[in-house]
Amino acid sequence: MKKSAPTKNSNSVGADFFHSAILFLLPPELYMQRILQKIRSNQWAVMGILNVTPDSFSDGGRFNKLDNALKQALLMQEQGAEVIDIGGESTRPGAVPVPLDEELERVIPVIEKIRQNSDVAISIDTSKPEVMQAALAAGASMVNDINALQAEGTIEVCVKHQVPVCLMHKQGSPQTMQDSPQYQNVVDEVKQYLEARASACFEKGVTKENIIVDPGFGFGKTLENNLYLLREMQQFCALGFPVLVGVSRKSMFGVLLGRDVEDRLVASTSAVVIAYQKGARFFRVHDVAETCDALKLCAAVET
Ligand code: 9MG
Repeated sequence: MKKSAPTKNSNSVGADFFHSAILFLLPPELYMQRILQKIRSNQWAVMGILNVTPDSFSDGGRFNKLDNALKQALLMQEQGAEVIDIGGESTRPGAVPVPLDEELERVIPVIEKIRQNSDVAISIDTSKPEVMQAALAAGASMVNDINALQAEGTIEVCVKHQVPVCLMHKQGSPQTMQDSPQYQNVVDEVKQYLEARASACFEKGVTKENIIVDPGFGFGKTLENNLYLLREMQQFCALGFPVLVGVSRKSMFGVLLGRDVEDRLVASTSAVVIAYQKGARFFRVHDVAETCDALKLCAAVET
């Protein structure tokens, strides 16, 4: 396996060398633990998004697609992503579910390909226990579940592999979630949900160190709901788990600014900066280089 170049996203002077040296000594399955330690000690980390749905990397046959997925993962790593989040089922509003076989066919070869060529940490974005199991066996070392491990068998897979899991809040399912989101108080309800899901995981043997929470921007939320979640980000950080923030290119910016998806970089990066200033340290993004620049500035201002 090719060892990666030193990561370029450390947040304090001297940390770059220290972080690279530590990563070099650890086996890849422990990189995620190192990244979470960094986050707990107030440093930031970026997760780059790699969607492997039929419309992504569609300029050729199967091998071309795999090569392009690998190139994109390596580029994001070079730009500063410490984790690559691989998903084979779209979770956008209106998206339809993908059968198990198809999801496996999409994500597993990509995970294997990246694992053969890089030691970057890989997260599997799925809600299915079978996909989690196969992805972890193929070299992923984190689970990102928008369904917060509610499907039968998912907690057991994560306990068996002792991997970090991101528990995300959503109201409804991607197919219908934006039809009519309803809350009395979105911040309180999201916090209660995340705490309840964390407790359910503890009961079955997930350790506290392996839990990450995510308020789930855009998942069954109006623009006002999303803005309130961002305004009150410190309340999610106070839950005591690392908080993952996923605002990248989301339709909330389309609603607020009237911008198409390809013109949401400034708004997405600004939202990351706001979340950082309120205590979040883990960010799931498409635009890795730009986000890392913004986060380096945030961290430099603080030191
Ligand atoms: C898969 N996916 C899409 N958006 C996301 C978000 O905001 N958070 C997490 N954890 N996953 C997401």
